[in-house]
Amino acid sequence: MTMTRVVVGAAVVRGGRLLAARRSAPAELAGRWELPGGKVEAGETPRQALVRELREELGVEAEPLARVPGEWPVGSGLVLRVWTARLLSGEPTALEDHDRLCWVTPQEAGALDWLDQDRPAVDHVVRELSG
Ligand code: 9L3
Ligand code: MG
Repeated sequence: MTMTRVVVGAAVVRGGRLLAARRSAPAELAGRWELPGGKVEAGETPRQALVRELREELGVEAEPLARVPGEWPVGSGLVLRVWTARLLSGEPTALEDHDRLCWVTPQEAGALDWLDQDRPAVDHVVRELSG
């Protein structure tokens, strides 16, 4: 039996800008941009995982808002689901797996080299920010 594991990603929005994170690891993903997040662990809901991942990766407290419709395969056995989120406290800092963070306008977001599986969710959020 094959189990599909969920990876959660956060589209953190503030002041009309989206938080983009550039991966520093693993080597094959380094330099590409993503929505911060990671794998849901045993006993966690996806929303709990999102809160934990943003705490670990960025050092912030955040609140998941709405699910972005859809899900996108990440290699084999993983699927990405995305929530919009807002910061409750803290200023995002690249603590793990990222070497750059950037609050991007919708126009700037379009030009970044996102991981393939993040692109549809980024496009969705950018449309919301632009509309
Ligand atoms: N991934 C893709 N898009 C994202 C995230 C957070 C993760 N927005 C991919 C990268 C890895 C896998 O999912 O292949 C697991 O992510 P992580 O635990 O290394 O962040
Ligand atoms: Mg991660």
